[in-house]
Parts: sequence; C-alpha cells; structure tokens
Amino acid sequence: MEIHRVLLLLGSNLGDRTEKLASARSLLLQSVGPVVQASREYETEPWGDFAGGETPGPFLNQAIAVETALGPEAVLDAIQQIERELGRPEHRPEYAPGGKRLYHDRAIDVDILFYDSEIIDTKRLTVPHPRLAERHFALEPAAEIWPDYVHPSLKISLKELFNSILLGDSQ
Ligand code: PH2
Ligand code: MG
Ligand code: MG
Repeated sequence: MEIHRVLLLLGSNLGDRTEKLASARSLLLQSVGPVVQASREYETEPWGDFAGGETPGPFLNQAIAVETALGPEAVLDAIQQIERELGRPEHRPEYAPGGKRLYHDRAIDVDILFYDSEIIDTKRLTVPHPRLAERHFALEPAAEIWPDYVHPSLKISLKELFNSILLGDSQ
C-alpha cells in the first residue's frame, strides 16, 4: 500500500477555535490518517472580503502533515465530511459585483495545500492550493513544518517562497 503525504491547512474564526482545530485533527486521524507534523497555531487577520457585511473575527490557522493511503479526491471527501460534522454550513460560492470572491465566517475550514508533489486540476480539486503564494496566513505555517519542500509548479522551496512574500514580491 502506498502512503502519501498531504499538507493541510486548518482554519477557524468562529466559536472555540482551539477546540475546533483539535477536533479536526482527531477526526482527520480517524478518517484520513496519522497527523505526523503540526505547526504552531497562528492567530491571523481575516484575509479577503466577507459576505453580507460580516465583520470577521480573527482566525486561528495551523498547517498539519498527514500520512494517508487515500487518493486526493477521497481526502477531499473526508475533509468535507469533517467540516460538516464540526458544524460548517454549506454555502455556494458568492462574489462581489466585479467578481471578487466573498468568504464566510467558519467554525472550521480544512484545505489541501499539497498532495505529495502532485499537480492536480479537476473540477473539484486544484492542488497545490492556487492562492497559497498570496496568503501569508497559509504560507507561514506551511513553511514552518515543510521549509525545504519544493512547490511542484513554482519550483522553489516554501522557505524561499515565504521569504519572497515577506520582501513584498507578492502581497
Ligand atoms: N480563509 C479564507 C479567507 N480568509 N483569512 C485568514 N486569516 N485565515 C483563513 O484561513 C482564511 C482567511 C478562505 O478559506
Ligand atoms: Mg480556505
Ligand atoms: Mg476550504
């Protein structure tokens, strides 16, 4: 059986955020596989625009590495099940006039940042996560636990990528 390494980003900005991250980790252990690394939990400012004039509270974000025998879409199914179990309602994607994506407060969000060194682009799943390089809140915890991992399409390490956004190459 082949074992894959998946880097996930956990995020929560509603309710008991520490407890939500802990519950997500234990459910991931049950349905995806062992959590073999975890970054510290970062308190981060909400990034992007939020729907319905919501004033979002700060997020708690954490990157974790999980070992799994599941394929990428099966990991996504398991993650979506966990998000439902932890009380995240389903929202269809919303956009501001002009096309900018609008986000919702969430008890828990689990995103796949990397799956081995695969590049995946299907209707349901884009891996590596397409907005990683713009998002300080994702890149910092990812670079903490996988500093030397080479981003499969950008071809630079997470440490280098993080340093480059700190220097303002991106935002
Ligand atoms: N997730 C979003 C939108 N904005 N901001 C922070 N700080 N952390 C997140 O996890 C986050 C966000 C969409 O998934
Ligand atoms: Mg997300
Ligand atoms: Mg998500």
